[in-house]
Amino acid sequence: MRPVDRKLLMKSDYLRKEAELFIDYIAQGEEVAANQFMCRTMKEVNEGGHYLNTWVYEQTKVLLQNGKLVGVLGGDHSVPLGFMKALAEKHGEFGVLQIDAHCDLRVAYEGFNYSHASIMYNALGEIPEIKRLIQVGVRDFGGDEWDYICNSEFRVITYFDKEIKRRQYEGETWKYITDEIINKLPQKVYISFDIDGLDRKLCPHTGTPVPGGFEAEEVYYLLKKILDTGRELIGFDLCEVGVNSENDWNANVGARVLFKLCNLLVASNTPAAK
Ligand SMILES: [Mn+2]
Repeated sequence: MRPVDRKLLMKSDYLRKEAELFIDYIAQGEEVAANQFMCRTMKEVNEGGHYLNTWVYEQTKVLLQNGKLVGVLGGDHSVPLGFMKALAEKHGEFGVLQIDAHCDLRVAYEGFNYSHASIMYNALGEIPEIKRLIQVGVRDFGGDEWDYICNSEFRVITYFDKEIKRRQYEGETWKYITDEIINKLPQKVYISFDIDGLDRKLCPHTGTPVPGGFEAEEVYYLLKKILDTGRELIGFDLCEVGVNSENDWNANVGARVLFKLCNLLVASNTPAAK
């Protein structure tokens, strides 16, 4: 783990409060354009998002140049954009395997360009090297996101939770479905793991839980196939792990998923360990 950047932390504390005020304001049905203070808040939060993305890009770029294997830990799911850019510069074309209850394909969320709800929209828009995005476990999405997927010419392929479960209920094995998913990925693969892709019992305090989702072992089985099929894992992020002062269950599961992702990344980049 790297130490937390003090300047970023202070900026985040300030902008988080600003964003909360903004959200309270629009929740009352007020017009943003009519309020100069709120317009400034939106601008500042968007600039803060851009600052963070640039910071992550610069940090991860240096680490990759030094031959390090890198994983980015959220925080919310907005954080890995800069890392994916740095990976694209180093590796060229790659695919993203996203485990998530949501598509994260919104153009912007309530005026915020770089929110967790837009991470994949931004990644696909800003990083042409991402040849394919495969989303697994989605069970909450909007009409615009559906249209984006349908118009993507298979750059985005979404395995909805409901459809996966239906196929299983009707007798298809998880082996068959996971083979199909992995076979659609290019040679180089990045994992974007939103913890809310799991069943909520495994992440009770994540920010936007949705009923349904996976057991941890089901996802591990899927991820292991990246290696089993000879594909190269180039990096990962793990996001949206909630915190709760009364119990450490969110952190317990999060730490185990992180441990698994680290192992997969090292094994994929260590020929003898494959
Ligand atoms: Mn997400």
